[in-house]
Amino acid sequence: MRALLLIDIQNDFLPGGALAVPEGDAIIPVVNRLQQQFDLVVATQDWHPPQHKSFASQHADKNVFEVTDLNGLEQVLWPDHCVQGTPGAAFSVELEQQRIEAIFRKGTDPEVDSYSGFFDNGHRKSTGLGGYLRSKGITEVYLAGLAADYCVYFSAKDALAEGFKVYYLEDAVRAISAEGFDKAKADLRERGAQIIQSHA
Ligand code: VGL
Ligand code: ZN
Repeated sequence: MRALLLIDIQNDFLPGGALAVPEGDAIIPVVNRLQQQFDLVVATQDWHPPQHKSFASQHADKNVFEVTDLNGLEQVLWPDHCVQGTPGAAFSVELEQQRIEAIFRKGTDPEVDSYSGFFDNGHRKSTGLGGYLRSKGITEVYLAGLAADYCVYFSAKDALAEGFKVYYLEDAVRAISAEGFDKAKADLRERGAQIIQSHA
């Protein structure tokens, strides 16, 4: 059985949002078309409390996009984004939501960031997504969403480690940086993921 994972298709990652991913909106018609072809559609939602420590605003002497240490983990400091309950944290109204059976929220602990839909960045706490997919008989996971070089990449990596066959839908993702996108694809390929186009 095959699942489509829609990663963080939220207003703050779309043009006009707080952490807009270039051309992020271009994936929406693609993922809307794709949903019909899957046994199961699941979404993740970046869902931070207002004082989340991944926000540069929570560090007096730091700038946005600076890298720091957060409780022993390397942390990029982001603009405030996807704050729980705000319009920026909502899914795009352009995204078809009728087929989404479950939504896994992440990034709720202010002390640790969570790029992957499966685990926080320290791999300490699971969201339950792996067990949920297995309980539904899913063996193959197809990833789409934002950002290709952060949350989609880390979700794909964890999906591989969880034993799923992984397909990274190259035309149904967009990245924060072009170099990050190339690195993410090369690393995933090496780990055994298939990088494919959605029409395949
Ligand atoms: C993301 C940075 C911070 C993502 C989430 O969804 O890729 N990136 N929080
Ligand atoms: Zn975030």
